[in-house]
Amino acid sequence: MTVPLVIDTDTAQDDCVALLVGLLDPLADLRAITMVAGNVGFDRQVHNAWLTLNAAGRLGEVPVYLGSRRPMMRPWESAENVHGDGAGGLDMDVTGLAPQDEHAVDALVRMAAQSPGELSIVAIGPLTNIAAAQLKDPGFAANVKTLYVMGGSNNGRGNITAAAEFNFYVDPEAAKAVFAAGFEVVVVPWDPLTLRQAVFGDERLAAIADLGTPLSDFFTRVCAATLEFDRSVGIDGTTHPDSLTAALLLHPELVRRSAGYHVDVETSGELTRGYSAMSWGVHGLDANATVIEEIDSEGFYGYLRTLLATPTTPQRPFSCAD
Ligand SMILES: [Ca+2]
Repeated sequence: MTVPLVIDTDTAQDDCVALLVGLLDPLADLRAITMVAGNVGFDRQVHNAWLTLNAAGRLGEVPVYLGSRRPMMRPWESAENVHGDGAGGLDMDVTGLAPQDEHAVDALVRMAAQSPGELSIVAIGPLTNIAAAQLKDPGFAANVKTLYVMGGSNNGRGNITAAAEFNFYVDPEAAKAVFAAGFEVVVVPWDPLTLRQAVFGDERLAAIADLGTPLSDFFTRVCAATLEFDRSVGIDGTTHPDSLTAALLLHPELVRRSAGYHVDVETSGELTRGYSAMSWGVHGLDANATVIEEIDSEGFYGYLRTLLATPTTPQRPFSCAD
């Protein structure tokens, strides 16, 4: 049985790896890629999605829908200081490639309604498109099977500020609305989960580079671009929150521990914009999400390495900026 899914993404770095999970895992039935404003310039994100489809040899096979180009109530803020162009200088000729005419929010609403209770969404950018889809169709949350969200921290540190993880910081109103909407939500947080259990240091990165496949070359080029930044903030390797989120939907056996939490998101704090309040059941609040607390870290790494060993034939030649 394959898993029908859509990946909602602000495509840069590990978003690309998450797309590879959706494109190449035999369990995945990736129905669409929907784009949301986040990491880098919107059009550059679309470009990065084309690069990823090409690396997988799947160009033209999965539709790309353009969604919200800014958060619901605030100006867009990027993470270009972290991600650069989001693809480590990788490029290609995109002549003739075009997104769908339909808006991503309309596509999400339509696809979920076409097969109620079957479609899962992996949301690995700000939650603007998801919140907008729920506004447009109040039945959307019930039509979605499970919503896997990469965002927030579980009573831990943020990344864009001390308090907040980037996706929730960029569009806190959307994140707040999504947790109040009644989705079956699974959360993959930044700290401690990603920071402690989804970091690839030198040894792991070298073993991936040694695979010598087009995908391992792609991975190395796209992900290693952030190594210098990661080290400058005290993380000894590349981080993989987004690909972990996609992998956990398809392989729940990688989850070692999870629990029900009441998750809410700060929208008006003076210092805590986008902070995720994750309450663990002792404050009189009913759980509205499952938060992943521990994974099989070595199993996740082995899974991605095996995925990147998949032989693929990119349809267009890549070029590199340096
Ligand atoms: Ca992302």
